[in-house]
Amino acid sequence: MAKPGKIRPILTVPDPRLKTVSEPVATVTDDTRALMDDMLATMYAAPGIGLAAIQIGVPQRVIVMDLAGEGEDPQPKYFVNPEILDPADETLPYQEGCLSVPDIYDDVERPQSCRVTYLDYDGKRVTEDCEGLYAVCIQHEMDHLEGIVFLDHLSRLKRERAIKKVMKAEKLKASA
Ligand code: K2U
Ligand code: ZN
Repeated sequence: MAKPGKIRPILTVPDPRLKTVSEPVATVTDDTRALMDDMLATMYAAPGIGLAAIQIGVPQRVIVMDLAGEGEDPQPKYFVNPEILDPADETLPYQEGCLSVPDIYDDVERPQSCRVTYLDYDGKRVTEDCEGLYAVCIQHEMDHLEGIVFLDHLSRLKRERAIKKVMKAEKLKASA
């Protein structure tokens, strides 16, 4: 049974740790579950609808997600060693944001559907079809496991402007 986790700090660009390629988890243990409990608490507090372990500085291939809308019961999902299968040829733009790139939003084109296979909270193999926001979010989070943030899909100019803006805002926050 999932436990309440600890809210942990979220890394923001241009922290070099966000470029790390995360390592697979050998076995889903109580430590893995404690990590996922902390990730979920951190994601809800942000708030966000997805979070990759590297965003709290842990280079393990672990993702949490909750796509439940406002006023719906929470539907937490836990992904250990997720892999994307059969990405569609057709792509769709979606205005993405990222908890590691606060207050920046821009369109990213991604395959409109895919399948994902992963180990769940108990280490059981699950394979699902992803469409709509699920497809966008799982691909956005999988990028994090490869050390990629959504800015890396934009032009150099847009990326550099966004990073400058985030750094300025973080500096202001630190001096407040
Ligand atoms: O990886 C993250 O930082 C979590 C993102 C996940 C996400 C990004 C783009 C598109 C869908 C999901 C955060 O949840 S960004 C905040 C957010 C909240 C609701 C809808 C879209 C983005
Ligand atoms: Zn992100």
